[in-house]
Amino acid sequence: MTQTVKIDPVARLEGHYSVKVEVDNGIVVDAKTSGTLFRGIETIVTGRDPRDAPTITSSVCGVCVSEHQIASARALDEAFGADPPRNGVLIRNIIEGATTLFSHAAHIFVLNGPDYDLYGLVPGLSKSEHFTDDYTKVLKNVVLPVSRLCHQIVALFGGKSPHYWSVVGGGESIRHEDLPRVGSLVKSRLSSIKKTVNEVAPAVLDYLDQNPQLQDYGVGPTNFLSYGVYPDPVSPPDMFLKRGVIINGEQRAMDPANIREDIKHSWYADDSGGNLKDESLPNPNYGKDEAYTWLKAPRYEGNVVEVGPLARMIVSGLYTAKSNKGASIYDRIYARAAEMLLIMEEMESWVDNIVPAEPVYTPTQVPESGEGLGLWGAPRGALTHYIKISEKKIANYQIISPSTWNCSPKDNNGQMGPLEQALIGVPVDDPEHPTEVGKTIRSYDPCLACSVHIVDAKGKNRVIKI
Ligand code: NFE
Repeated sequence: MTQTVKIDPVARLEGHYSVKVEVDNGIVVDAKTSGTLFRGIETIVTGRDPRDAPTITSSVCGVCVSEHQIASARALDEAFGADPPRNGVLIRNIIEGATTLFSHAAHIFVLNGPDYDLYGLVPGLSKSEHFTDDYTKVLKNVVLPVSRLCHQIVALFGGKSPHYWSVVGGGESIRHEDLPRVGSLVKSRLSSIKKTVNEVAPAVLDYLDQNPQLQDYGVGPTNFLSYGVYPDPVSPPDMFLKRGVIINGEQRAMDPANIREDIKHSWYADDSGGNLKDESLPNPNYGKDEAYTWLKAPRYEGNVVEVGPLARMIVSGLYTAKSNKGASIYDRIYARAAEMLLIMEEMESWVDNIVPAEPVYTPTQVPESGEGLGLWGAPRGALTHYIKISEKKIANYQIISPSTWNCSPKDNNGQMGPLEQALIGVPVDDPEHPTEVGKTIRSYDPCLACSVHIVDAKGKNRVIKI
């Protein structure tokens, strides 16, 4: 007999997400996932000076703040025709590295950790009798120190963190004379972070190796998309983590012209979908027939693709999925922890390569009209910002966040989103406690805050029951 299991809201992720699965003989046979808030940030920036976009759009989320700022600034780089000089590229890389490290640490231990009891693993921290004691120890000794130090790195370059101030179209805006002092302060923080990451990340990888059963379920579409991240300061099109797509096992170059957003199953009017550059501002149509979410359904050449650390690592040739069924929850967690170690190795050299005598930005002017696409790699995957300028003002703005890709609904052709696909086949032994469903959802580290948002333009508070 088929039984419906609904989790609403799903705990231990960012934002508001509701998941409904149909279980038959202890196995998930159908799934529908819903982002339960509307996002209007694109509408807020429209009509403003384009230079306001990085600051305003970064308020889309409280986690991947700097990522939205950098993706927005990259859209301005292109619209203004101003490539950042190498110091600007390096500073953005360091800020991205720091924000990815704290985001991954928080996810692995705070959001994901209770699913696996990862708390007794950390070297030097003894296992206690009580789960909450272990949790507190890991928070105090790992997550909070790493998070504090990473935020300090962002603030050293950007004046504050989160929502740092110094990113601009054309680069970054720190004073030259501060660079040597800032560089040495950043390096001292990096060495403390490195000590912790180098102890903790291998412990997570060992745990996974001892639990190969985690390879058995949570298999997504096994198509992957990465925009690439950490550009080479001398040759920015070359990136440390590569750009590309893998469809049906075949790797190809990524062409943003192939990205389309479907909205048949999303609460938007028809003009809110289509090719990124042709979409209108989000035009809500709550209650639309067949729709069940505020997320749109981005697709690459019509294909369902997964984004995130696993996609970046596979596209970069740095990881091969270990599950023989495809890419499982095991692989997603493994790639996230392994990516921390890789980034850690690069960050010191980015600081060392800053040349204080050289510029940090390329001077810019707002053009009368133009457009720019900012593609970036946020902790949770491929992040898109698109800006269209007319009469020196923002005429259109579009964002596709990583979790919009991963948590998307069915598309116009009826293909389920990546996370919906990953839920099919998941075992549910006890419908009252669908633990494996939760593990599968959280393996994507969803952030529904980025993917949807709500604002009342009249400034009224609203109470929303979920
Ligand atoms: Ni709101 Fe985000 C990341 C971005 S996910 S946390 O990583 O960009 O949609």
